[in-house]
Amino acid sequence: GEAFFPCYRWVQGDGIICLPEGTALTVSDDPQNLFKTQREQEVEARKTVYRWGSWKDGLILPIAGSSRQDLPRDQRFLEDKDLDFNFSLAKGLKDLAIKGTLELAICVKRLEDFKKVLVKETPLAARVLDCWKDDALFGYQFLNGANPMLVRRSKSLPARLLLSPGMEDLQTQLEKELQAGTLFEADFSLLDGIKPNVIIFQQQYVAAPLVMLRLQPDGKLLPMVIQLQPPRHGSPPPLLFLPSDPPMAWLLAKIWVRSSDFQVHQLQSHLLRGHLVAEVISVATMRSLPSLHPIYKLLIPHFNYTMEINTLARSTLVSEYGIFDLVVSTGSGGHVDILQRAVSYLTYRSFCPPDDLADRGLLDVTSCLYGQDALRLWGIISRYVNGMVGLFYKSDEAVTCDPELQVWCREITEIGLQGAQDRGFPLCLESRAQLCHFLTMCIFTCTGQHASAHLGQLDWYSWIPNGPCTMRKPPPTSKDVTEKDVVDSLPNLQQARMQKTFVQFLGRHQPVMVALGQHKEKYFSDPGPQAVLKQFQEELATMDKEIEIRNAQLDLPYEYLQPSKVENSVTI
Ligand code: OYP
Ligand code: FE2
Repeated sequence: GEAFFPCYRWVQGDGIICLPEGTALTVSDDPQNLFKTQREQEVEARKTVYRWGSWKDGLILPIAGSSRQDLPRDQRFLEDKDLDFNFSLAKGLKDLAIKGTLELAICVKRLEDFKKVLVKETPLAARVLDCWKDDALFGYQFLNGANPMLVRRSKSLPARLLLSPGMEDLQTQLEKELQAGTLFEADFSLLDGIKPNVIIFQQQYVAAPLVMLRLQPDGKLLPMVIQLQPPRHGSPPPLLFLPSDPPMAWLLAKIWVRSSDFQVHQLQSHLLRGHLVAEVISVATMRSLPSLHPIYKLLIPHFNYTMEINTLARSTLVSEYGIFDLVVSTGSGGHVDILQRAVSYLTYRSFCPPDDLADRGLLDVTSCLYGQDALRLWGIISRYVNGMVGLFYKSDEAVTCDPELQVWCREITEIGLQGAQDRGFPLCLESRAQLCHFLTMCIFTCTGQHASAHLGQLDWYSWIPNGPCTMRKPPPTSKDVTEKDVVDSLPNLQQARMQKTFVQFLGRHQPVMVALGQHKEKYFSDPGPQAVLKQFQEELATMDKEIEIRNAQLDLPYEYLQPSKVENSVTI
């Protein structure tokens, strides 16, 4: 079989010498071409083991294989992870089955009744239960919740926001905030026209809301207006919901937004931009860099278990008759459309927080703790990468003249990401700075990017009305809304239980985990790279402590980019 680190041999005198496993050499570090053939052979062999697959047209590429058994041995869960994963999933499903039988008699008639399927998992989940109706908590989630990737500062009033006569007050307020630079928007147009699921003969519903928000001087982001659907040609302009509306109408509008955010978060931010992009980087690396290559050694700890968890997701979560088809409003095909649409937003800039936050106007929003922490973590990873690259590439020319590195970059952009050069990804690397930026993006995507989209699930989705996986009634067309209308719109008991089970399973603390930068394997035997890794670990430890201290002083802690909580690779 294949091995992460086969032995590189060479002949000296009449003996054969095996290169120590921790040796890192680029092609130009070997002017006598002692290892040229072995490098080529290793890469050729790996290309036959690590083949690109195809899951759906128009998506970025996965590893070949339709079940975990098809994967290369090196990519399989080891026993501890395998046991923990299977055991906790089995327990979740068993509880689901037992409760499903015992609680057949209970029914959900009031919003309170959702407490019957709630476990107060975390202090933050308990807060959500208490304060979920507050506008402040609704706005807060766009900055620091499960999906901080959507909100942006408005540059103009969105074209879809048609203000009918009689709305002059709102118009004035919006323009005032816009002038002051404190107007923000969360636009779910990605969901517009997505075909909703039909679950056991029952039609489900999807909307594509727009939320306008204002940033207060105290850092609070507050909703000003919600439009649940974009305007349609020939139809009257869609209803606008306001904080001053009857409480149930305003609440239902916010619930619709939360359900839309659940879809966009899970599919675009979590699955596509976290899991699937990490898999592209990992497959491309296995296919194009020999184990002797310093960049292979630098990146390999950030690929652990990614192929297996993603293969599982494709075969049970987003597959035909999978969890999405069973209980999520975008399941049964809509979810694949969303993923395909979201591919066109995979820009290089959006994967690099300094650029992404600048583009979204969030750089100076200090109450966006996600943004602050993402910038800081990006900086730490960037210094780590710069340290390593500086050891192995002494000039820009050393980068341009590394044929393996160039092939690797092209494999990611052109093949794995299916033509991402059109979205600003590099086809070749022309300088050390460009290489460092690209590597920082790779490591951040496999760690911080995924963590920030994964770790919020338990906190924000345990209370079903704050992130319903499906909606069973169409969006309201009048402001005459009762509590019964709201409850009838939310997931039914079975769907709510299923959401609870999977959110618990995915969001639970991972007993088998390696935190960012904490891998025990020594991939480099030289003192140089070891010192750079140690410096990285020290900076991470400092950030970890400072976040701990900051969070202790905050009303709501932000923990999803705390280095000790960020996994070293996408594993769940
Ligand atoms: C893979 O029933 C993953 O066997 C979780 O996916 C669970 C399984 C397999 C096993 C399922 C089974 C991990 C990685 C991922 C991702 C991103 C999307 C997450 C969406 C979660 C949706 C929760 C559904 C609530 C109803
Ligand atoms: Fe995940």
